[in-house]
Amino acid sequence: MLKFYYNPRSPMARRVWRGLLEKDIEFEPILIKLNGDQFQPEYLEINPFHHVPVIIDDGFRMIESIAILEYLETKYPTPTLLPKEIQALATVRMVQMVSTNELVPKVLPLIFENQDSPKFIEAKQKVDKVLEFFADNLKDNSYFGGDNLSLADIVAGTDISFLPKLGIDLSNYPNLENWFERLMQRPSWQKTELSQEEFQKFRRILIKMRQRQEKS
Ligand SMILES: N[C@@H](CCC(=O)N[C@@H](CS)C(=O)NCC(=O)O)C(=O)O
Repeated sequence: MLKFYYNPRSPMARRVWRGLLEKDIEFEPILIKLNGDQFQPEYLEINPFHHVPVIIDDGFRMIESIAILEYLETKYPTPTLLPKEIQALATVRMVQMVSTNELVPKVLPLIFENQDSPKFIEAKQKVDKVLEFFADNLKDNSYFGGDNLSLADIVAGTDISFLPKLGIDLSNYPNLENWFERLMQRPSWQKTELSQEEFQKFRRILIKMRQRQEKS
């Protein structure tokens, strides 16, 4: 059976977790506690970069959430999480990249900085730019690929889910807000979404990890 190394607090692991649930793939979850398990020699053999998620499927090891989602889509094509139409497919790929490269790095200052600090205000402006871009690309579709859930929805929807927990709502972008509500109602989201309390715990862990990195 496919092995899934994860931590429920990790957004990158939740991307893959949601992909597994949406595709109804049977898997064995293996919890990696991010206060040290990831540095154990046996885990470093599986992922030398000490990150979750990892999957091992039929003896084949994969790291990197987006690459894993692509692999799952190819190996377990039903239900598909990629549209066929060329522009819809291109939009899905683009949104995954924008979420990873533009949104995620801007979310980190929102987690670490005080709400009135210049870094927080700058990051919030950049996040707004990404939200506007997403809203323009979503148009009046149910999902980024059209009528059906896609990998872009899993990736961007997971990355965005931090924002309401940080007090940033999506109400300036009604289509995006409705899309997010739609995602939150899916069983795969209900099962895996962090509560506000769990999110605050995760936030404290991230802050400690950063302080440790700064000292070393
Ligand atoms: N690019 C990787 C990033 C994975 C990643 O950063 N995982 C974090 C949790 S979200 C982690 O495992 N951190 C533990 C550490 O760095 O020691 C992916 O998309 O899978």
